[in-house]
Amino acid sequence: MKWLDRLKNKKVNREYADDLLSQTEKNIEQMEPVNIIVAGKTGSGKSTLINALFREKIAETGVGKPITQSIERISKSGMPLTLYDTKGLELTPEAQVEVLQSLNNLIKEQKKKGDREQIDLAYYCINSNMSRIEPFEIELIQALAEHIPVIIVLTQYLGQEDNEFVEYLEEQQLPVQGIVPVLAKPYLIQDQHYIPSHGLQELVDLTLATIPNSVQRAFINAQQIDLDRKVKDARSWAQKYIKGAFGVGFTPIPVADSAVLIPMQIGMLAHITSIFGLSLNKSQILSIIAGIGGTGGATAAGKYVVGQIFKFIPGLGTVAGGIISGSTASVLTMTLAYSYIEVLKVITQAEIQGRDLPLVEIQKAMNLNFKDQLTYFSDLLPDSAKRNIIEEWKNQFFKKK
Ligand SMILES: Nc1nc2c(ncn2[C@@H]2O[C@H](COP(=O)(O)OP(=O)(O)O)[C@@H](O)[C@H]2O)c(=O)[nH]1
Ligand SMILES: [Mg+2]
Repeated sequence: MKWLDRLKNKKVNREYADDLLSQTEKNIEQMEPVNIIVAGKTGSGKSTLINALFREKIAETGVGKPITQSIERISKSGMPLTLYDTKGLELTPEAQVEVLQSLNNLIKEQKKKGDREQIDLAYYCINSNMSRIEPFEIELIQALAEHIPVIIVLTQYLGQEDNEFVEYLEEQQLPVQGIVPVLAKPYLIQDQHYIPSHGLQELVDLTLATIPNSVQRAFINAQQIDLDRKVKDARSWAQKYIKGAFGVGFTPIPVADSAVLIPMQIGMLAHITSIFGLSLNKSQILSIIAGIGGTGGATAAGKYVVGQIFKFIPGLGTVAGGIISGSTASVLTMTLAYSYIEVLKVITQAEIQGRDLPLVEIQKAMNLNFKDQLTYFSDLLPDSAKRNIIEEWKNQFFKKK
């Protein structure tokens, strides 16, 4: 267990991990959550859809709270998402009326409570193998659509032969944003033969095109289908943030003073984690930090680079205290941000496949990514002297391991 020794060794500061976790939590609490009604008959596939679409099998692992006879509120701490699951639609006409009234009340009540509470969207689930929609379901969809956008999810959709039902539904001209055929979970035909899941990406796209801007970030966090979207969002936030923090030019940064750079980098990583949406634990974070060499690797890198710049560029050495130019600090911090994002993606992919990524693998992934991204970003540095210094540092730094 060499990696564990390395983590125990004082090179990795555990407080960084605590800070990162608590700041991530705080960021998520401040995010405006996305609130979605998931309606449809029992057995239509609501829970299966929810577990496939969102992180952490939330239909199973989330906290369910019955708020009326027919509506259950599902949420989970660390996820900026509230789901309202319905039941009883397949029962008596009385029960159906109860569902409709409860949903109407819910929408009104939540709206009164303000932006954070109001319902943003409804998914109405219909089992595509039923090949029919009841008048009552049409009534319910119309009632919902008077207040909020509705997407029809045609669940358990196996393929072409169901197209007639899609056409039929489209002909009904229901007041919905769209009808999306989905197979949320692979379908076992026989032995080892599966129909792969499909349609979830289309559902994510239509959802993002439908919900208000203020809850886009929460939805991107909570969903687990479009990882590239998470990467893209996290990257573009990091770019803006780093530009803002360091300026594009040559604002001097006192890197020798890690009291400035480390909290800033921890804050940045926490923000990235909250955009991406991943419940990391402390040991995972420690592995990530260890992967770039311990004490907030980018800062260690910064000190080294500054030292070398002093050596190689006459004149700069006269600056007291150790100062790094804004552009070099940007490059190192951007490297940190981008490699961290890539590692979050790797961890998420493993999690979706039900694999627990060993900590040493996380550490290796971070190490590799940091190296690659550094090459990429240092090419953006304005002068070749700095590029060479970073390249030389990289060679030494990664050789040691
Ligand atoms: N293979 C597969 N089975 C599904 C899918 N959706 C639903 N099912 C099955 O249909 C049954 C009812 O699904 P469930 O999600 O519990 O429906 P709910 O009552 O609406 O929450 C379960 O046995 C699911 O495994 C799907 O996309 N793929
Ligand atoms: Mg269910």
